[in-house]
Amino acid sequence: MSSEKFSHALPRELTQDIVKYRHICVLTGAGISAESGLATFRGKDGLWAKFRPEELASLDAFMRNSELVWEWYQHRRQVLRASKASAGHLALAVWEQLASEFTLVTQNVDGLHQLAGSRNVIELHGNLQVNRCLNCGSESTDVEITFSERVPHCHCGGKFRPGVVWFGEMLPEANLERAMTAAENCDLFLSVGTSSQVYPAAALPAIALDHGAILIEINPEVTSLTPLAHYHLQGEAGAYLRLLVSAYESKIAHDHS
Ligand code: BJW
Ligand code: ZN
Repeated sequence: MSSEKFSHALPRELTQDIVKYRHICVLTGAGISAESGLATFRGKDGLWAKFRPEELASLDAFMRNSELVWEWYQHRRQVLRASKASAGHLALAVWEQLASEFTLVTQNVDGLHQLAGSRNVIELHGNLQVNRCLNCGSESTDVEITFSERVPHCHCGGKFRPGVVWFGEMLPEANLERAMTAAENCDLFLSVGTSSQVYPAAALPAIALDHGAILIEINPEVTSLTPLAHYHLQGEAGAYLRLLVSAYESKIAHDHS
């Protein structure tokens, strides 16, 4: 996708108003990491496009075909190892420092927000660096386990699985609760690079709207969220987040002068 396809200009009233928001809550999805070279789930490109995420991202799939599912994660871990934070990740880390209250919620499992310098990241779907034994539940971040070519086994004999949240599994309760509270309390909610198809994360923007927040969606495509958004910034996460943060920064500088 080329940046030339989109104008990447902010609506004037958004540039004017951006600094008035006190609590900003951002929900990110795979689109923000697409600019770091990581494949999205529901795009048509990529090695794994022949599988739907529902066919690989479930315990059932892992029980039926552990090696295939493990190989998918291995491939993604290898790509991740060679990738860097994108302009979008970096802009959000700067915004966190500038805003009076800022909550970053991510569905991504790649840790790129933390790599970019975001301090307070709420992970809803786990993290690729973690593995958990199916038998005894013990967790490991040992790189020999993470980068094992075949499904690794725990000392108890159980198989290790990636420490992520699959379909049909509960999200980490405390993280989900924090995300929902932030959605209720924020006055600006941004949905960035997500198809808004996977629940309960996809319910967060509606919670924010119900509590009176302004909703911005950043996505090159139209999604089911688009009709609800006050602003659909149709284009790439990196370009738009950079513009938003620099508008925010210059307004703060102006207000203090
Ligand atoms: C760009 C871009 C650029 C590209 N810039 N943008 C209510 C209603 C219906 C169903 C359910 C419901 N509640 C629960 C369910 C069931 C299920 C669900 O939601 N199913 C739907 C598919 C219908 N949810 C669950 O099972 C969840 N658990 C749960 O609810 O527990 C309670 C429960 C238990 C038992 C029974 C019932 C309830 C768990 C969901 C776990 C999701 N896990 C995954 C895998 C994680 C591990 C891994 O990474 O492998 O999470 S699936 C996958 O999808 C991954 C993602 O985090 C998630 C969301 O994907 P995302 O980020 O939106 O990516 P894409 O690819 O879809 O979209 C990318 C977007 O970026 C696109 O729009 C592009 O246009 C855009 N883009 N370039 C900006 N440069
Ligand atoms: Zn074990």
